Amino acid sequence: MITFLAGGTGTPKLIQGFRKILSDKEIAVIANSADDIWLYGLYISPDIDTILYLFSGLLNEEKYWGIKNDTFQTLDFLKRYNEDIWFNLGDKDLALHLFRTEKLRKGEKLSLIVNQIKNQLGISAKIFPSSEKHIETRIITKEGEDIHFQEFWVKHRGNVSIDKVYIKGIEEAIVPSEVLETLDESEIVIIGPSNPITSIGPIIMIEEIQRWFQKNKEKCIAISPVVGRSPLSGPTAGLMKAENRESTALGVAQIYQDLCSCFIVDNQDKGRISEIEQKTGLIVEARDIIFKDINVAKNLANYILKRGNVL
Ligand code: FO1
Repeated sequence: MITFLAGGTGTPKLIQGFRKILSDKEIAVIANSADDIWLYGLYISPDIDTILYLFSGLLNEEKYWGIKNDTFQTLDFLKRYNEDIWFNLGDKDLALHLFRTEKLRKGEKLSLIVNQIKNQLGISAKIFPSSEKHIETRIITKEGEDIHFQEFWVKHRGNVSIDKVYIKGIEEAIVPSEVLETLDESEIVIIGPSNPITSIGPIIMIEEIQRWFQKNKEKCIAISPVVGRSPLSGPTAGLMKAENRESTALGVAQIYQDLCSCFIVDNQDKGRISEIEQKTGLIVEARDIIFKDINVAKNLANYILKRGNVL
């Protein structure tokens, strides 16, 4: 079993490379649930849904969210009643939010609902939300506003000066019961190339998960989501800065240094390997990690599996 900690875009691209080599039964994903949001009366779990749509072949691979060829007629009509519509839910995508919200309202656990959706979509990989209880990433702006991550990223398109980031409810997060045993059974655990502050951060900040990684760093490997000073996707740079971290592979390695033994950077950052090794104690290796096409992700998957003696 190979297990991934995943956020929205970078890690799903890497997982696609692994799926060219492994069967889905051999893959488990712990998806960030701190991007989850209540909107329009519905409970939406963007990172979990991206993983569900990826494994079921439904994912819109241009955007890395939502269903391919979906339409937005319901949302357009909703705008007639509610002008404050800024988060786009496709007509087919809405079915998942309706199904999940009804079950949550009846008191069912998020992980069981995800499991049911996963089975109904014919997915054989294991997929878990990082927390059963709702947690959410919030941004405090320099103007003192306290907004949800999705408001920051989608409503304001990331054009907000960030003062602080915090994960509301993180102390009360509940890890789904199967997560720790899946991690124990895994030959390799991969911290994917997702945003370390708002995608991976809310997973590794959960105490039980953090303790598991600290005890099992030998089989854990992290992939940098930053090349040079540029993130592979999303708002990583501004968020790292707000956390007083440099937005480079070194800055990311410093976040993960107690949680894994190996850190993979892009070939362009080869020149910084010894500095990162010295400052973090990690083994640092350089590969091509910019997933321009599936072969780059497949090659990286092949390398990681060979390195971990899985192939
Ligand atoms: N991202 C956008 O930039 N605009 C949207 O309108 C949007 C809608 C959306 C709906 C469902 C979903 O699962 C994801 C959606 N996303 C949208 C992506 C999401 O905001 C983020 O990219 C992730 O949360 C970050 O991992």
